[in-house]
Amino acid sequence: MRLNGLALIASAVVLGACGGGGDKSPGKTDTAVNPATPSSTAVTPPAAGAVAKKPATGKTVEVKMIGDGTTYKFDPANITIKTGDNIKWIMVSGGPHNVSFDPAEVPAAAKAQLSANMENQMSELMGPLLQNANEAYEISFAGIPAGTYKFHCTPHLAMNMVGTITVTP
Ligand SMILES: [Cu+2]
Repeated sequence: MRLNGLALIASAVVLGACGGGGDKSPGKTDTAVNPATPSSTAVTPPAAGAVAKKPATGKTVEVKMIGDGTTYKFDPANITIKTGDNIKWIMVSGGPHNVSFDPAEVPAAAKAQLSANMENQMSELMGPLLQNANEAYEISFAGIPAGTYKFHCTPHLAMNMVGTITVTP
């Protein structure tokens, strides 16, 4: 019995070796498939209704994110800018901090562009966490209509780490 088993295994190995040996040379036949690929790669248009990020064209306002274990705040907390300006939030202390907008409070007319201008969102209109000092997060307000936009830090919302951006025309 053992001998028969070994013989079967041995023959299988030999067959496998024979089958794979001689077929590998014409590897270049794969490149002949390429003429079909340009059409397939070209079919990736943006989704209908998608909004592209608009880079800022105006000034940049810096906002510090500060926490000392008992008090957490944006400094300044109230910011007035024009459409096209840029806001740069800078992690100073007490992180992690982030910049979030309540999707229910952002006007529908502004939401798509604001979302397009916010990179690396954790969820809808929720910016990424900044852990280390001098980490920064910027949002361009290009294409954002005039209005009032409340924002907050997700980890410290209960500590009233909130602010308001007033965008003027
Ligand atoms: Cu915070």
